[in-house]
Amino acid sequence: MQDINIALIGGGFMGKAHSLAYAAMPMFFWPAPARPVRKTVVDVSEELASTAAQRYGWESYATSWQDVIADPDIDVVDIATPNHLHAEIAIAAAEAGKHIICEKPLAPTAGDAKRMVDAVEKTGVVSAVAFNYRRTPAVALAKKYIEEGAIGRILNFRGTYLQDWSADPDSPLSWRFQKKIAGSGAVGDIGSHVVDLARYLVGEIDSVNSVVSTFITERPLQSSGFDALGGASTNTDGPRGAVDVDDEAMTLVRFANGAVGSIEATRNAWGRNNFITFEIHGTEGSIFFNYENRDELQVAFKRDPADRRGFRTVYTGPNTPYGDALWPIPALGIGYGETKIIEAYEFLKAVAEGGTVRPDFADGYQTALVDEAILESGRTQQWTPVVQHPRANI
Ligand code: NAI
Ligand code: SOE
Repeated sequence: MQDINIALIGGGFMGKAHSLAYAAMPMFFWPAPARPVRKTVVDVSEELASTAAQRYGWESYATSWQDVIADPDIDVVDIATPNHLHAEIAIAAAEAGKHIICEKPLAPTAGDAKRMVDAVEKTGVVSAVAFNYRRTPAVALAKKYIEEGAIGRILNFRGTYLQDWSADPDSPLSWRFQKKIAGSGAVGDIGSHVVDLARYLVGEIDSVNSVVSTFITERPLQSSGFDALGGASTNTDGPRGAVDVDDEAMTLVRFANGAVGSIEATRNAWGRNNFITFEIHGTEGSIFFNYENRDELQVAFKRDPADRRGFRTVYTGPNTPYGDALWPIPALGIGYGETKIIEAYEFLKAVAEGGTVRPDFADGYQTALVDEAILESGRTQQWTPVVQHPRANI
């Protein structure tokens, strides 16, 4: 079995998730397409990098991503840093001939995302963007039903991503609230996941009409660089800094295929933790998914007898997508980790076989173009066309 040597840049929340995925991937997908070797992890200080290496099982650690990218032993660069570093690292990695998986959003702006697409297209390396919710088996099952025509022609998509980890104005001003690092707020951080699901399940988004707001305009400053997602202890009596990104966006969408829909992303939804939902209505039936019940897909079919028609629950398991690799009984339950394990499998399979994987950097760029149109529409209060990358049209 081929070894693939990986360098992970960023040992925070996603560093942990990706490390787990590389360790576990061959336990689930066997024979594995390749053996992922956790070669080097990079973080900003000796302390952070060495702790990540010990804790997450990396052979070595470093504090300079430039040195690691120059290492000829490295095959894959995995980018799990805050957003503002994605483009610089990815472009250098592509120029060094490394295959790349990059966390979402692909970049803080569509312009940066475009430079990343150009770099991977020029050098021919495999690229992937980590929109892992596509990898939830129930979402893959929804895709299968749609492709089989089970719900007919899609008329309507209603997607949400609602969170509350930062609904408290006393939670710290981490990098996710700073435009120069994050690019945008709820739009790029969580709305982008729903845009990815909408593109995956329905098709390209043609135009948008949005209301974009910032309800919490300042937060306590924090000293450390990483984002504890509301959990960091902060001096709430100390100095505060301005939030210069959005925290809520409500968007009407028109798809290129004629379907319509809505996408809602908010950081202010007390009681909603990771409330990623979609309901899709087609001419022959409907599908509903809620990530907080991620083993379930709710389906309703027009063809059912009128006295039995209504939503019913299908639990994912051995007979649904990725089921042969995961757990042997429906509803045993999958978690966030499994979505990252499937993501690592799909990416490393493409690397090992010299193929491609979706969503790739072109998908990440198209999603960034939708996000940009949402923000622009929020400013102008007008329907705004979405620029289409030539490779879009999923
Ligand atoms: P985090 O704040 O927990 O971790 C970021 C890490 O990167 C920190 O350890 C930090 O010290 C390190 N870092 C910063 N500058 C660096 C540099 N120059 N070189 C090496 N390391 C550096 O952030 P988190 O939550 O892990 O987010 C990272 C990325 O993953 C972001 O783009 C975020 O949007 C994305 N993300 C995606 C998720 C998903 O579900 N797909 C979930 C959470 C985050
Ligand atoms: C915070 O909103 C966050 O960690 C996002 O950055 C991720 O993309 C999301 O999946 C979980 O929440």
